[in-house]
Amino acid sequence: MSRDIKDFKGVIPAVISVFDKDENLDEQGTREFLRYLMSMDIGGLYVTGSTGETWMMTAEERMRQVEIVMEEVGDRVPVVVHVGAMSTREAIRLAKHAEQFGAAGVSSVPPFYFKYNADQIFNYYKDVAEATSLPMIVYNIPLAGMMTVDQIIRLSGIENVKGVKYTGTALFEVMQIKDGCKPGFLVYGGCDELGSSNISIGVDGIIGSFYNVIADHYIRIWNAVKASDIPLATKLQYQAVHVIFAGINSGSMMACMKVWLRAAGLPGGWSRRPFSNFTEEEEKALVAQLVAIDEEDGIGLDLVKRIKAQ
Ligand code: MN9
Repeated sequence: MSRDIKDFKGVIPAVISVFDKDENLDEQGTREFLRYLMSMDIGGLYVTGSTGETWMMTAEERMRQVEIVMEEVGDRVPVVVHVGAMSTREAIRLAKHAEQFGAAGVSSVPPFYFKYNADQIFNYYKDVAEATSLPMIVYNIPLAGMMTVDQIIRLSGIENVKGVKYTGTALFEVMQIKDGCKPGFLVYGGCDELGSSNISIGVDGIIGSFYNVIADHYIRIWNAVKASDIPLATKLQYQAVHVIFAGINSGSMMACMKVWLRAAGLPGGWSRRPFSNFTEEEEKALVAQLVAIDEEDGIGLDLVKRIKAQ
């Protein structure tokens, strides 16, 4: 049984893919990591996206990853599968597979690399969305070329297009999308740096990389905004930004999150090339940096408690 996209709400990790040191997909590690994420009050899982290093995976590996996730998660939380690919045909193949294995929805970046025009992008989404009965969450992200608000509004006219994951920083565009799209159109904030602001302007959920490592903290931010405690939400968001920038400034963000997870005794694994991993000394420094942020800011991160317990 699969879950309804309407329940895809709140704090949603864009799940990392767990690779071993030799870059193989680590099935056991993946399962264990999913159990860790589900031990927190998350609102769903977004898999095989940018954070999942999907562009370094074959279509077969992505499908295998989805099968493992669906087997492990079942209907405990809704799972949205990113099916973006270089061709419409391949994205449809991935979408049909996600449907077969019980995903709550699919999502995709627009076709990129070549400069596709607005009609080609529209037709890509129409073809992929109509290939299954699943809701499609459009993914707007600068790395794949940002679509305009008008393009998103046009896409929302496609029946199966039910929402957008907006990883831009122009918050007024989130409001324009909410105003301009059909009632009930789902909007997700994709920029972790803007978590509390996105929540305060009424997004349905926040989907991002850092909820692999500090979901507990973002759940506190979510609850603070919902309780109208803006001073608390703002303070917590500043703290989150310190963690995010430590990750980004490491030079290999996904690999850095994986270092932190391994230090906490969790199966984070390693990144796939061409992303780089870290030397032992560099790893120690990154872990020390996370612990220092936690101590200076008085956050009490679940991950740091686990690191200290090792
Ligand atoms: O949209 C993520 N973007 C990428 C999701 O992975 C490229 C975000 O969660 C960012 O990683 C995060 C850090 O900049 O906001």
